[in-house]
Amino acid sequence: MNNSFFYKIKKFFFDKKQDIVKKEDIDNIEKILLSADIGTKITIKIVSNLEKKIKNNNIKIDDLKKILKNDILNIVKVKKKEKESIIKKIEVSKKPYVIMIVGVNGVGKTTTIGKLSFFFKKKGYNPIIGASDTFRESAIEQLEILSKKSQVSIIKQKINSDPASVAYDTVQSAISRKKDIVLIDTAGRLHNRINLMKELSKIDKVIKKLIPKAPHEIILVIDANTGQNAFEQTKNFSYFTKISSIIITKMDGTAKAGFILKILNEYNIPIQYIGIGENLNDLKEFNEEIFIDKILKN
Ligand SMILES: Nc1nc2c(ncn2[C@@H]2O[C@H](COP(=O)(O)OP(=O)(O)O)[C@@H](O)[C@H]2O)c(=O)[nH]1
Ligand SMILES: [Mg+2]
Repeated sequence: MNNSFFYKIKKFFFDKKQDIVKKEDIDNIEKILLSADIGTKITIKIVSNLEKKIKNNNIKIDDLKKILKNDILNIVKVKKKEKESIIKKIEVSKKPYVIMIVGVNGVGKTTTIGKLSFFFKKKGYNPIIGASDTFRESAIEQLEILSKKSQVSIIKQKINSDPASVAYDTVQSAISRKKDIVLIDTAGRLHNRINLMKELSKIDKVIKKLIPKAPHEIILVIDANTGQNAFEQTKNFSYFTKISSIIITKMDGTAKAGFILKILNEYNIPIQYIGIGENLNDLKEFNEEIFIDKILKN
């Protein structure tokens, strides 16, 4: 971890807070940015902006932090501007609005479905959950407990039944019972990655038989503790399907999820929510300013 971009940036600012910024300091920042793989283009943009600002002004290292924060914020904002919040998308969509939750094992998909169903219920919607992770008995039970807690209907079948068939049943039931949101849980690991991707594609296809535009939303769940592998996960899941949103879980711990920057920079996928605990109401909207503050804080 100590070689990470954020560690280096923090160390840089901490070491010489009150010094006036010199050209060589900017060179150092450039090196740090480049080593973080956030992309040459953006690094050049940030660096030339910093160079312009220090040219005729005596700027302290501490102020440089503010400038850098603003620049990073701009990168994140541009990407986000093109995207709408899930609630807005639900409002303008035909019902039911079908949401599929994907991600590797243990990141918090099932827990997040519980939180989302609770959140949507509070907003006045009437969601239904589909237990398409049929790989483990405990996954079905866990979802059942969560659905009871948030008082939301659930469609399930036996362990090892066809996940696509469960998804089909859930969407069909949502149509006939006039539910407005469908939340489909999925497995994070089958016998191998290809199997998982095939299974997810099958669920996707089967849902389309009932509603051609569905799933309207595919949410990738990522654990904040994942590190740079989060980027690989985004790449792998994006390869098989169009990920429309990301939720980062376990942001209540020490992990700062710096990888978010790289994902936002390379993929045009907005982070919608963050998970901040194991309870039903531990879901918050993602705020990029708070996120960047946390990263640059000494
Ligand atoms: N602290 C914390 N724990 C979480 C959060 N989200 C999920 N978890 C925990 O992570 C573990 C795996 O969650 P689960 O939903 O079963 O993951 P799945 O395999 O992706 O469905 C469980 O112990 C959850 O309670 C979160 O936001 N914060
Ligand atoms: Mg699960």
